[in-house]
Amino acid sequence: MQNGRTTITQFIIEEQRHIKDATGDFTSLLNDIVTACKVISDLVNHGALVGVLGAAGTENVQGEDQKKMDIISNDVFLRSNEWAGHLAAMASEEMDEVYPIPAKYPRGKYLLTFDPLDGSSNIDVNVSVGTIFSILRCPGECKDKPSADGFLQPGTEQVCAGYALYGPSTMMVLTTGNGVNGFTLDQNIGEFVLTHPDMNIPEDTREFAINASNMRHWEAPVKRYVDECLAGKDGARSEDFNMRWIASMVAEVHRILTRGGIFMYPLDEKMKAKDTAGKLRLMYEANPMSFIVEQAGGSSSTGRERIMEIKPDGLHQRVPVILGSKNEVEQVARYHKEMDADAAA
Ligand code: AHM
Ligand code: MG
Repeated sequence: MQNGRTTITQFIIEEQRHIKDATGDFTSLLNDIVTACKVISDLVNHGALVGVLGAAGTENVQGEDQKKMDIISNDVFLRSNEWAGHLAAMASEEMDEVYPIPAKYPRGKYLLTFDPLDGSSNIDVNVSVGTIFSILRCPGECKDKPSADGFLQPGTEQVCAGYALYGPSTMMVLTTGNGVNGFTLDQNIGEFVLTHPDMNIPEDTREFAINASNMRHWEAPVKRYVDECLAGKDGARSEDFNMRWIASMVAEVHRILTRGGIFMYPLDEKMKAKDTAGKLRLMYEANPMSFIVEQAGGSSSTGRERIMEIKPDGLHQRVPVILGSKNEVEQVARYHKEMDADAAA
């Protein structure tokens, strides 16, 4: 307690009591993650003053241009989480291969995946960005020989998932499978304080988020859903819908946790032609966000299956993502089912 307020440290210690086989390791790991996010928050906040904006001039494993802050944030996460003995390995959007904990440090029983700076195309224009992370248990022999295989567990196996949002205020939102809680960084004392207990996504919504520049490539079910939203009161839904697109998944998910909504980065014809299944990555974007959204009473689907039940086949695997208010996600999934049934008939 800090002046009658619950700090994230206190909260995590209490949470750990609900986690099977958790020892002080889990609390300590989460504290190191929190520290990394505070460091990234400070750098993002100072921006041009500390020379961290702009392109790095390099590409990541998926051929995307990296920003300086992508690389710096990745490094902050590695340095913050490698030394304490809680992890066997880490994997991230910015590293081609798994990062086994170096031999000079003890290895622990958890695996950490992360997107160190999601939405980083927004960093130079001073729009919200975030960090997404997911904690898994290290199976069998993975502790001695950490490899990508150890990470390839469905999202249902996650022990914890969370994100930090670097917006007008810095927030941390967490789940360990026992609901979702949000904390705001009090810059004066350097601590995250519980400000959004037990976050809940309304089942219905009148707000959708999708990058409409891809409209001509969408599959029929997505096109149908968005057309019906756009038709408003006069259309099949008999309601006016609002639209938002921030191009920062963390900020979109946070909005949905705050006031409901649906977010879609669906499979489209352009992706199919390139033989990819989506834009967003399963292990460090879709799975952690799905865990959080489901724990807040929402739904998360590819349109054809529950994201958290996908058995991953690669560290950087991409998946379609449709998540948010339960009834809307189910409606989009129903349109997929109908279209697939018609196609098979
Ligand atoms: P990133 O991890 O390289 O930042 O990419 C993920 C981001 C998501 O935050 C966001 O939803 C999406 O990419 C935006 O994509 P687009 O630029 O196609 O609108
Ligand atoms: Mg990302």
